[in-house]
Amino acid sequence: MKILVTGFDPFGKEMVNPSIETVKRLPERIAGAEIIKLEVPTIRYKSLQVIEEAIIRHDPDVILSVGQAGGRSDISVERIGINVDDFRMEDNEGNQVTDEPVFPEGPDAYFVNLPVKSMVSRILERSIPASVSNTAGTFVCNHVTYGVRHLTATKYPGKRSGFIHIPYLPQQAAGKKNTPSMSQDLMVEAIVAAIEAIVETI
Ligand code: PCA
Repeated sequence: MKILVTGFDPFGKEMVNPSIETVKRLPERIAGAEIIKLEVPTIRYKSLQVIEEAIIRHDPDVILSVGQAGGRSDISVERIGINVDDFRMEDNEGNQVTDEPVFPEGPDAYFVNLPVKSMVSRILERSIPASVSNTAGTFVCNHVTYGVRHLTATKYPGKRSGFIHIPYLPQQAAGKKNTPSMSQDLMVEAIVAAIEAIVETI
């Protein structure tokens, strides 16, 4: 099995993005699956273009995207992507859209087709806080959650995709009031556990 794991570049006022830092530190193989790592720009549509190019080049069985959710306290495995771009801030190319569809011809929403409950259980077994999330927001992470599902549903059948939001790193939370964070090592361990669940259950 081949798994494409993506992480985003830093956006907003942040100097790092824990998602790409975590993805970079994953082993080359997890539970026998080959891991392909990809950095994705935090940009509407360009994010999806870069992922689609990697799908064409590597033909992965699974596309798992990881993103920063500043302010969340645990590893959140997303259940659903919605057909809405409603950006609360500019992306890395200055796009800030309100109430636009991701793909006008697409359905309202897609459930991800990865075993979200098993992924959460495997992370919790390692005593790392995790939960299923029912919203990936309406910024670039939801755009990718929805967009990759739409791409695979319409152009690359048989592939599965999903999304995991992770908290800030401690260095990002330092100086922000009442802001949760998680260590780099724990976040790597959590993504490894989630991928083990994917390999075992699909
Ligand atoms: N988090 C943003 C986009 C990129 C990232 O890492 C989000 O939650 O939409």
